[in-house]
Amino acid sequence: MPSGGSEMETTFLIVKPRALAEGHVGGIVTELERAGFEILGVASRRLTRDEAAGLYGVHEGKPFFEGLVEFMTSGLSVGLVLRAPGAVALLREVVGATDPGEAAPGTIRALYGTSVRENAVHAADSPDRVEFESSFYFGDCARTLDT
Ligand code: 3AN
Repeated sequence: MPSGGSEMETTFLIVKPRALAEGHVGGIVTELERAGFEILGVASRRLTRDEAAGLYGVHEGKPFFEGLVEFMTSGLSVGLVLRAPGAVALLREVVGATDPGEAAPGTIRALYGTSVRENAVHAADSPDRVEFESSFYFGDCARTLDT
């Protein structure tokens, strides 16, 4: 639910390759719209290694890093720019905990995630990250999203 009084914000989500391959883009978009998000931009692409490593740069050196980069570059993903009051925090709530097994019932990761790595979606966790992540995902198109 959009929380009253929050400033209008944009945020960014990626539907990860497995969720796309399994046909869950529609279900995920339905959950996002039900939660009150307006969709400002959609793109589908296969991330390069550099892009996936950049997206998860904070995890470089961790045991799961290489597997995560490999997974994120394994096929097409879908990037969505979303708008709602308090969008960044709201999206994290709607997406649920990193581990689908611990995500609250009804959250996107509880519904569509299969493991900690293949947890259906990535969600930006701060306004700075929204800017960075949507810019590389959309490339030059991102300039047209500033409404
Ligand atoms: P979140 O995606 O909830 O912000 P982060 O930033 O801690 O979580 O992790 C980024 C991504 O790294 C997760 N979405 C998940 O795919 C992967 N990841 C995190 N921890 C693990 C782990 N222990 N094993 C495998 N993959 C992991």
